[in-house]
Amino acid sequence: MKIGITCYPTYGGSGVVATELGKALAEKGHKVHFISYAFPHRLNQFINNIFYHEVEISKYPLFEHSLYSLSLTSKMLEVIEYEKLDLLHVHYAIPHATSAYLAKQMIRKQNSDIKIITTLHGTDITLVGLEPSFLPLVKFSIEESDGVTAVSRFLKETTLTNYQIDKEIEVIHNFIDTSLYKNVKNKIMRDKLAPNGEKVLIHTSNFRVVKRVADTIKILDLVKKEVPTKLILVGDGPDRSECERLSRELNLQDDVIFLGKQDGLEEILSCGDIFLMPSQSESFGLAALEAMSCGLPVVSSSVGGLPELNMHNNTGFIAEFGDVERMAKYTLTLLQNEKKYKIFAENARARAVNNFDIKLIIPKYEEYYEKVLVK
Ligand code: GMT
Repeated sequence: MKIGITCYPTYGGSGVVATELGKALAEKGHKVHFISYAFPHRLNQFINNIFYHEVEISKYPLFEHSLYSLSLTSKMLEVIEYEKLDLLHVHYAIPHATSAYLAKQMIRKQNSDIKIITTLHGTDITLVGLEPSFLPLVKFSIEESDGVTAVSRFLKETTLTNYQIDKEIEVIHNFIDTSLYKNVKNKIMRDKLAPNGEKVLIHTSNFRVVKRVADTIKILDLVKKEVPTKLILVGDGPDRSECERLSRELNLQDDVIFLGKQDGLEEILSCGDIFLMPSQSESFGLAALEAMSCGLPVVSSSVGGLPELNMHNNTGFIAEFGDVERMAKYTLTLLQNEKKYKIFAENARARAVNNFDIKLIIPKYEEYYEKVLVK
């Protein structure tokens, strides 16, 4: 199959899913053409069957604001036409699904029967898409896609309800390569992060408001009163400065370690004991899955798709978002009970392997592609 993939190329979960999907499809012999404004960061080397097409953005002085959606449409049109794509799979509805729709209308005149598949990831539906100026556009672009997938049952139901859409949406959960994301204990690294044998809590995100990163610091504050503990924060984004300020205010500046953006996450995650995800909105929680695959129990909020991933009292615990006392209590339950901790850690790893491994999920996308292609 010849497949075009459009995604945000940076560190976000939707870009990670799109890139790993493209790599896996290429490995299976499909020709995969990435169309984006920058090289997706996980495509950091030559990979057979993968091609990259950069969207050029016009800098003409009259255009005070970038016309990215239109530049993307033009590039999609070019790639569909010259590479003879069978389908174009866009990740994150805004503006990708709309640009794809436009490209499809334009190429139709040349008798192309390109199929457009849109994967809904999260805030494209739960936050940005609901803004009054975007809502009709998102609804239209979803309705006009030949196929739509959502990364959780929660996201599917939310889309159908909030946008009043009468359309089949296929749920295909996020996935992980459990042969790469596994516990790779690195004692030297762990000793550097927790030199006095402290327990280690870990959180990775893009530090956006919905992630409630400050809650991880409040949890640490409560946990530390009972058990010596460090908190590792990986990633960067708008809330980082506020989190650094809060850790100083709570006199936790030596216990909260801000690592910034990092690659090689499996090694860092393996230095942790418990993964925290206190999000206010989370359609699936790929970062928690990465941690579970490394054998970390998860203490998370109960929002969105998180209960589809993190089994309460089995792979970790869930609590209402904002309830830091309860999350701290759950964290202590695990840190203070070695036997329980071990069972939860094994359950977390097993859930990742048995339900969300890349080898289980990629065939679901391939089957879905086949289904849409014969429509
Ligand atoms: O929707 C977003 O916030 C962007 C997106 C991203 O690019 O980081 O994250 C979403 O997609 C991930 C991959 O499907 C999911 O695992 C995340 O739960 C989801 N984020 C939110 O819903 C906040």
